[in-house]
Amino acid sequence: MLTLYDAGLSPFAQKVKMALVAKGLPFERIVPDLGNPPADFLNVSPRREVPVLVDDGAAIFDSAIIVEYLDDKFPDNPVLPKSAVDRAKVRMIATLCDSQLEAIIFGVTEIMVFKRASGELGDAILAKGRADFATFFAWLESQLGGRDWFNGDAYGMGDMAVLPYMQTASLYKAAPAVDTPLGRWFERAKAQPGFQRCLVDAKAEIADFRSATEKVMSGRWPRQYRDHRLDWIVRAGGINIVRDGLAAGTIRLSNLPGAAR
Ligand SMILES: N[C@@H](CCC(=O)N[C@@H](CS)C(=O)NCC(=O)O)C(=O)O
Repeated sequence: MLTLYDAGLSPFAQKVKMALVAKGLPFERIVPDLGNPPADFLNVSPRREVPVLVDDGAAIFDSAIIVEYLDDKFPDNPVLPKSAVDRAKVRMIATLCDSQLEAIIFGVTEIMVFKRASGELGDAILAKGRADFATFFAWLESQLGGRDWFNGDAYGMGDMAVLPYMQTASLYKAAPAVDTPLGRWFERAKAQPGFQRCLVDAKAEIADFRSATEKVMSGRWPRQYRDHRLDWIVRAGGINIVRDGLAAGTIRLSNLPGAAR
């Protein structure tokens, strides 16, 4: 049996779950407390991040690596396209979604959910979020290039990489208009069973996430500002948010494998 260290609201974990469902692979979920990570999770996740897949004693981390591992180990119902060029295209879309699009979502969440800033600064960061969503979505639409799926002929990893972010953007009222190619893709993709499965897990955990402000702001679950997340919040004008959060211990940087927190 495959075991997935999961978090219902993690876009990275959702991508893996969509791949597991599309491939018809049964799995069990463990949802670790990321604010107080248990030893079994720390043993398999050197970056203290979900998702991690455990298969027959082997622990695989990083969502893109896990999805590729699943296709390597279980070749039936592949989620990556066949041709080298289509595979490269899908990987390029996934890497930009997981870095730059994720950073916009993360930054907007810091304002909307964790109330890192209000007034003029909060409004400016949210406005930058809306503008950057629009810019990124225009690029995504160009990648769709008139096809039905980001993966090429059929739904697959390219679509799984975009869907979680589009879902959060729609919760933030930034989804593409339904009468655009990207909006029509979103309607088609939402019907996929793997996405529906992710919605069930996300809904079960959303109340806890929304009420985690006390946990975050007391320093018990510092939010991880790293690479593109850090880049985006600074460019959005939030450099003092970073400085103050690091000083207060409500923001942490990335975890060096092997290091204590
Ligand atoms: N590059 C990693 C990123 C994983 C990641 O950032 N996971 C977040 C959840 S969305 C996490 O576990 N963060 C730890 C924390 O919030 O303490 C992947 O693709 O799997």
